[in-house]
Amino acid sequence: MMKTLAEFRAVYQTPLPDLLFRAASVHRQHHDPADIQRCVLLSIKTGGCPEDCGYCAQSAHFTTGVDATPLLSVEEVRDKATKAKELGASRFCMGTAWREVKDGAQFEQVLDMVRTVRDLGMEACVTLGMLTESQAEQLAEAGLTAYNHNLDTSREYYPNVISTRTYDDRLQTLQAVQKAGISVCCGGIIGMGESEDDRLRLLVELSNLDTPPESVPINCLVPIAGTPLAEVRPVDSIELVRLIATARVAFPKARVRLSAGRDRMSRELQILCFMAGANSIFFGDKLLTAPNPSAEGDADLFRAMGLPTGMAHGSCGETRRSLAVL
Ligand code: SAM
Ligand code: DTB
Ligand code: SF4
Repeated sequence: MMKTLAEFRAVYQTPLPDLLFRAASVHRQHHDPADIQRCVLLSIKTGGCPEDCGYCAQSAHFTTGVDATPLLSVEEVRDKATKAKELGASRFCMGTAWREVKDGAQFEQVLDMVRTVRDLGMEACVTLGMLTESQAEQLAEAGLTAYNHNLDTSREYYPNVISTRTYDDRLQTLQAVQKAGISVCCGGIIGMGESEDDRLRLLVELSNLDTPPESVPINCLVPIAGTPLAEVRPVDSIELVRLIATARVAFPKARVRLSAGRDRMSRELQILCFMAGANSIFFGDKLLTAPNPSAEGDADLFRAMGLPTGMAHGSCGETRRSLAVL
């Protein structure tokens, strides 16, 4: 298994046709390339977060137009998760704008939400900020499938983006999650002004975890007006493809998720990412606060690729396409 920056660089810098072929071969050894996981995201507690993550619409440190709202009810979550299942999603992911979990009624409510999603027969993932070992154990008991906690970037670049917590805080939570036997979903954001080496250093950190992550979300920064990163230059698309391919080679068994930022990507770029080993997406019109491609648009993309859309009913995209043929 690749563990050093030199090894990651060697893979990343391979001529693109060879890199794509290698990543696609690794992908096929471990996965069915037609199987692209669909996860639906829901912000269960939005805005007003005490952390100062420079990319985030939900930090109370910036004026972004996102209002703080209270924790959703279990019934609201059941309703949204049921709709997500009808759209063909297999995983339901819930996020809170919290720095850390506090024991008490709100955490109990989140545990209830996890049980509710599991009872619907879906995988459940939450991202709640920092956790203690005992909180991780309670989430495991509630049946949680995975915990999302991103390292976001390299240890070196981290202080340029966030000042209210450290890289080691993040690693500590990841350890608590793994100790409780919950799968880790951990990745990062590209397009925050970091170098290509910073992105590879993030992958090096992931490969040095006790157990490699079960899923690796690669987010492209969604620029949010009012945050310090609102005006950063967008990521070069070939750099994105190279990073996905490198993540696929480094984490053969993981789900590599083409996460935030797909609404600004062409169909061709997304398909290149799938060929490079991405096999998971966020599905549905909204991420946490930012837009995502519409479910119909994604159904069209899957149809164009000749893959099942997984939707319970035919979509209007299907009708549009047949009209276009006429
Ligand atoms: N508050 C918790 C935490 O930060 O751990 C959970 C929610 S937080 C919004 C989850 C992740 O979303 C962050 O770690 C970050 O990687 C990603 N994220 C947030 N804002 C983003 C943006 N504007 N563009 C891309 N990814 C973003
Ligand atoms: C992850 O890696 N990406 C998701 C999820 N984990 C929680 C979040 C993306 C957030 C995009 C910005 C927003 O919606 O505010
Ligand atoms: Fe808060 Fe999470 Fe946003 Fe950081 S990324 S400001 S911790 S919600």
